[in-house]
Amino acid sequence: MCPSRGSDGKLVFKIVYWGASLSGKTTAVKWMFEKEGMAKGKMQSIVDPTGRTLFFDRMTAGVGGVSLQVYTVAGQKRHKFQRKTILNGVDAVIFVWDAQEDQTEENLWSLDELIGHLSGALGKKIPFLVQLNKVDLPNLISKTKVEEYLKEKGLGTIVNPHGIEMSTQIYDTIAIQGKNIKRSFQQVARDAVLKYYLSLKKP
Ligand SMILES: Nc1nc2c(ncn2[C@@H]2O[C@H](COP(=O)(O)OP(=O)(O)O)[C@@H](O)[C@H]2O)c(=O)[nH]1
Ligand SMILES: [Mg+2]
Repeated sequence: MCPSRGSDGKLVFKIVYWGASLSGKTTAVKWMFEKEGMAKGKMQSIVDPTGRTLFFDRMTAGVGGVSLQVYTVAGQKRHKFQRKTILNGVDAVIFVWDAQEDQTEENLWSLDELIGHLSGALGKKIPFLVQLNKVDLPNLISKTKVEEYLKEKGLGTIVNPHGIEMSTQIYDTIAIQGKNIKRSFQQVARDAVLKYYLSLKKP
C-alpha cells in the first residue's frame, strides 16, 4: 500500500496475482514476461518437483520511472501461510478466476481467503481487478454470475484512484494466448501508481 524503493532508487510497486490452484496465474505472468518482453531480469519460481508453485513466482517489470514487482501465489489450499506472506505490502491485486463453471467453488474459496486477509482495503485502498480466465474452454460461468458473486462479497464496486466509485472490472482472458493479459495488468498497475502519486498531493 506504500511502495518501497529499489536499489536503483526507483519506486517499487508490488502486484499480486491471486486465485485458485491451476486458474492460470503463472501462465498469465509468463506471457507478459516471455512474449511481451516486459521483464527486467529473470523470472524466479519456487516450485515442487512436479512443477507446481510451492511458494511464488516473482518477476520485475520496468515501466516508465517505476518498477513493478509481480508475484503469483501458490494456489493449493495447503499453502495458506505462504499466500498470506505474499500479501505483505501489496499495492494491487489481480484475481484470476477460472471461468470453467465446475471451478466456481474453488474460485469462491480463494476469493474468500483473499478478502479475509485484506478485508475492506481491497478495491478501496488497494486496486483490484478480475481476470476471468480460460474463456476459450466450454462450460463457462457467465460474467453476470461473477458480478453477482463479487457484489455478494462486497466487491461489486471499487474506488478508483480519483476517489470515484465504479464497477469492478472483469476482463475476459485467455492466458495461454495472451488475450487481455497485458491490458488488464497495465490497468491495475496504472491505478496503483496513480493512487500513490495522487495521495502525495493530499495535504
Ligand atoms: N485452455 C486454457 N488453459 C489455460 C489458460 N490459462 C492457463 N491454462 C492452463 O491451465 C493450467 C494451469 O495454469 P497455471 O498458470 O500453472 O495455473 P496457476 O496454478 O494458477 O499458476 C496449465 O495447464 C495452463 O496451460 C487459458 O486461458 N485457457
Ligand atoms: Mg502457479
